[in-house]
Order: sequence, then structure tokens, then C-alpha cells
Amino acid sequence: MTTIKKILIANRGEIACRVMRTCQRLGISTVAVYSEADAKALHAEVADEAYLIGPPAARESYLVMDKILDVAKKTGADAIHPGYGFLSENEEFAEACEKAGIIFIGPPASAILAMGGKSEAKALMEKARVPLVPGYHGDKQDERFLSAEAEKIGYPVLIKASAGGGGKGMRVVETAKDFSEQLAGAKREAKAAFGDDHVLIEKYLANPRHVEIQVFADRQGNTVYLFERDCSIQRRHQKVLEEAPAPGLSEATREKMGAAAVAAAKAIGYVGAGTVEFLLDAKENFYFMEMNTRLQVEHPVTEYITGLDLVELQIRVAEGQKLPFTQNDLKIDGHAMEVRLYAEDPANNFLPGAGQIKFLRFPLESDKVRVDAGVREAPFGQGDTISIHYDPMIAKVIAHGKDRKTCIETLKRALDETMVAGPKTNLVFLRTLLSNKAFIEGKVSTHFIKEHEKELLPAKHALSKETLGLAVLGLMKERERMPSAPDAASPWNDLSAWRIGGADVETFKFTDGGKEHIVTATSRRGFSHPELSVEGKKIAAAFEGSSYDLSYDAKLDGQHFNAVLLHEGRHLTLMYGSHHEELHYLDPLSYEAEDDEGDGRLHAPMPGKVVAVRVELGSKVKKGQPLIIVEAMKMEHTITAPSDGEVLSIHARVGDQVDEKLELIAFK
Ligand code: MV4
Repeated sequence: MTTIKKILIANRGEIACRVMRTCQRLGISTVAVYSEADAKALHAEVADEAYLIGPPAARESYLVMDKILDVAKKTGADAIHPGYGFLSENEEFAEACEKAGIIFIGPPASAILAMGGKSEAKALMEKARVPLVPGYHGDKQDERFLSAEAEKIGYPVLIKASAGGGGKGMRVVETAKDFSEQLAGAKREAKAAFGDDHVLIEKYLANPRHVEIQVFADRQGNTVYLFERDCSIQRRHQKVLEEAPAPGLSEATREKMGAAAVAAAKAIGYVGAGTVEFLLDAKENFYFMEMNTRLQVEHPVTEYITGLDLVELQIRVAEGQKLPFTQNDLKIDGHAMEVRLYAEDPANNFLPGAGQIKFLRFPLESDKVRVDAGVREAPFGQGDTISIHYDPMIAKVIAHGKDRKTCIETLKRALDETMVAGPKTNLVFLRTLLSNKAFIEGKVSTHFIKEHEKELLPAKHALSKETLGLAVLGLMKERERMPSAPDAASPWNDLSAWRIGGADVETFKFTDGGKEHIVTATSRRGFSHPELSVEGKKIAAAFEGSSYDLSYDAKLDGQHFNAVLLHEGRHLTLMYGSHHEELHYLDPLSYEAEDDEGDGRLHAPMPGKVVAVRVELGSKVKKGQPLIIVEAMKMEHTITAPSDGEVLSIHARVGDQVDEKLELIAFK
């Protein structure tokens, strides 16, 4: 039983859905808030009540305290859960909730404030005898003084913005002669990003691991640690894979890190769920980095190895209940691992993506596989949208096993059952990561992705005969589904190469970087065993089992496959097993398809805002010349002329919000 009866979730996406899952189990009613971009979002649908709080930009909706507090008051919510991001580590918001008589499900404002700045946090941790990286974190900021400190610490050193995060305002300095320039650079970046150019200096650790300790405290002063998570697998200072326990960590170090994390929490009067981040070197020395005063994205791995529901614990602690266990009651059960499925392009420096999900299939959940998502499965070709306004994470897939090896195998199988079409994703990258030898051996570190980039980003591969065969079977299936109006029974309306009394022989052409691939299919009407010839080699093929929506089961040369094919003009997306293939299909029936490339009609690369139009009607342009610039996901994308020519029409103006595939310009 809980005394809290109604919780407002001041968040969106998977974390909002995650929090609501626990509320439903505990019989607590839920209030969602949503922006205009999220009117049809899952979190707004599954909540008992949902209220619109403003435009898509978070600054005007999810970050506006008054709007959220108004909804809480209006609906009579007892408490607000902030999730992660947005207002979760905003001490003003925590305070405003308490002032309004609403429980903030998180630590006291004073604890958030204490960990808000890196320099202040380090000073507090020093007092609490939590190990720190050797360095200077005081107030003095003049260059001569800081450079003398760097000398004392010994090169290489790292300059960090005190207000920093996400690697911004961070510079490695290898030798004394570079110090001045790097300091200026770090300060400039810090000023621009945080409006505060205060820096600190640390000994630079060459290739540390990121190991963090989950702590939990109640209002009665009991504080425990729920072991560690290794989050070393990162890119662009963002986590991609997290696991617990940390591979190879000794029991002695685990206990020392746990004790240090508990000391850190106690030093600031912490209450609720928190995470103390450490850097760990090869000799298992560990150093305090920062404390996150919220529930974290990767909390499910801790839930798996402890058997606890951290959101339930947060709610119970928030209403004043005592922690129902002591440190000695806690044990690690097996191994857990989480991967974050992102709309991003690993081949293009993990550039974030956006757009409508065209197909989405998650693995079956069990006691060993869990999926936390804020979007719905989309079996029929029009799913939820990954918005440019928010984080591009699609879902988290989490697995549990008796040991690390079993856990990896289970997670790999789960990812093989996962399919996403629409925006580019890191799904294949994640599968490759889980099969990487060094990763399987547990050789993780913060530079892992950079160091193994070549192995993790597979080279372009030729289209295999399975891929070509399955694509043809998918196209044949698709045609079966299509109603050939007006008279489906008439041979004149049949799109296939139907012949009276005879067998069909059809030719399918695909292109792959200029190379043409030809598949012929010989089949009889209503007969489910077409004979395929892939580039002259025969393969026995058969449709099997059921086919539903875009999915079909087939057998090729004795091997079973379940595949999904999406067909848009010339573009095919074929997904099966651990494959995600994008093919060019020379569709003889689609005039538009033939025309969709090289026809001079240029489209938005992803949904975004037009920030510049560099040409006018009738402008004569040279190949490669910038025509239009679209801003999306905080990056600018320049659309350039594919060849020399003349601008025929322009369909966008500066400031326009454009959808993916919207025609921007016609060009001759
Ligand atoms: C470090 C470090 C090496 N030595 N500090 C990166 C972001 C910020 N949270 C702290 N970071 C680091 N601090 C010292 N003294 C290396 C990193 C670092 C890193 C840390 C955690 C996870 C991924 C990382 C990737 C690159 C660098």
C-alpha cells in the first residue's frame, strides 16, 4: 500500500512509460503531460489522464515548471516523478514542488544543488574522503596559477569546465607548452555552452572505465548501494551499452566503491535513488567523477541483478517509508546488460536521426528479456515518429542471464528479433558489438568504440543470394496482398506475368553501387514453390507458415527465414535474422520509382527547419553548390546540386518546418 494515490510524470517517452508501468502495478493513478509533438505519443495514451502543456520545443513545454505544477494542482496529484533529463536535476523545481505541497520524487533540493557544480562537488567529496583524481578544483582561475598546478599534477592533464557535462569544455593537455592555448579553448567553450568559464584541472587518465554505483537512501538516514554498472561503452559522451556487474571487478574493489558511494550520499543528505560515477583505471584505482541525483536511463540492469523495482522504491521512500532491506540482505543475481537503440547513423559519426518509424518489431519479453520503449510496435507501415525535438532513443533492450556470456547470447537473440525500418538506427552496430571478440572478453573501456571502430562498422558487403532471394519472395508476397481493382479476377488486371495454362517467368532487377543483380522467378498461380534463379544459380524456394502484415516465412535451399520487406518506390528495406539490408529495386511498374533519383527533385534528408535558401528561381548552379540548408538535431545539413543545372522551382522558405522526403527544390 502506498499513501501516494496519484503521480504526475513530468516527462515523455520510455521513462514516462516505465514509471507508469510501476504505478499501474501499485494501483497509483497517473497523469501525463505532453507537448504538441506528443499528442499521439504512447505515454499520453497509457496514462489515466493526459494534458497538453505547449509546443514541441522542450523549453516551451516539458521544461516549463509552472505549466507542469498547474496540471499537478488541477488534477490533485500527490507527487511528481521527473524521470531523467528535463527537470529531474533542477533544484528550483524540486523546491517549487515542495512549496506547492506536492512530493518531488527525488532528493532534497539541497542535495541536487550540492552536486550541481563539479568544483563544489569535488570539495565536498574531498571532505567525505571519497577518492578524487589528483588535481585542482579551487576558485583561483588565473592562467599562471593554473599552469603551475598542472605542473604539480604532472602532464598529461585534463581541463574540465566546472559547469560541464557531455565532454563540453573538456581539453586534454599533453605538454606544458600547449597549456595556455588549451585553457583558452576550454574557457571559450564553457562560456558559450554554460555561460560560466570556471574550470578545474585533473590528472588525465589514459583509458579509464566508467563504473558507477547505484545508491539508495530513505528519509530515516539508511543508505545502501545496489552495486555497480559498467557504462564504458560510449560514443560522443553518450552511453550505448551498460551492464552489471562490471566485468572482472574484484569483490574488494566493489565493496570499497560501494562504501565510497554511500559516504558521498550521506555527505549531502541524500534521499532516494542516486548514482555516483567513478573512473576506474587498469589497477582498479577508482576516482569520483560526479553524482547524478536522479534515476538513470540504465537503471534496469540494476533491477535485474537485485530483483528490485527502483521506481517502486523511489515512491515508497518519497512518502516516508523505510528501505525494506539492509546492505547485508543484498546480493548480485547473475548478469544484466542493456543496449540503447537509437535513431542515428553509426557510419556517419553517429549523427542523430529522426522521422517516422515505418516498421517496428520488438523481441518477445520474458523473465530474461525486457524492452523499455516509448513508441509502439508498428507492423503495418506507419508508426510513431522520432521527433527532432527530443532525444533520438527508440527503446532499450535489456537481458538477464546466469553469467555474462549467457546474458550476451540472450541479448543477441533479442536483437535478432528486433526490426526497425524508417530512420537509420544503430541496431546492426549493436549486434556487431555483442559479437565482438574483445567485448565478449570483457575488455571494455571508455575508448572501446573508437579503438574498435573498424570492426564495429562493417564494410559494405555485396548482396547475398539469400538477400536477393528473400527480396524477390517479399515482392511476390506484396503483389498477392495488393487488390488489383477493379476486377481482380481478370487476367488483364493481374500485374504478374500470368499466362494461360503456363508458368510465369519473371525477372527482377536490383542495383547495388552500379552493379546490377538479376533474379528470375518461375512459378504457377496459387502454387507456393517458386523456383528462383539468382544470377544464374537455381535455389529452391517456398513460402511457409503464415504471412501477415509485412512479414513472411520462407525456405531457401532448405533454410528457414522470417523476413519483413518494405517497398517504397525504388527503395526496399529487407530485414531477416541479424540482417538489415537496404536495396535498390528497378521496379518496372513504377514510373515514379524510376524517376525518384537523379530527376532533379531534391528532398529534405530528415525532418527539420530550413535555415537558408541559397538559390533563386532560375539560378544556374554548378554541381556540388549548396542550394538549401536544413537544420535538424542541432546540426546543419546542406543540400547540394547533384549536377550542373538550373533551379526550376523552390518549395521551401527560410523558417519552414519540413518533413522528411518533402520536395524542397526542382532542378534541371
Ligand atoms: C576524465 C577522463 C580521464 N581523466 N577525467 C568525460 C565526460 C566527463 N563526464 C568526464 N569524462 C572523462 N573524464 C580524467 N581525469 C576521461 C573522460 C572520458 C570519459 C569518461 C566517462 C565515459 C566516457 C568517456 C569518454 C572520454 C573521456
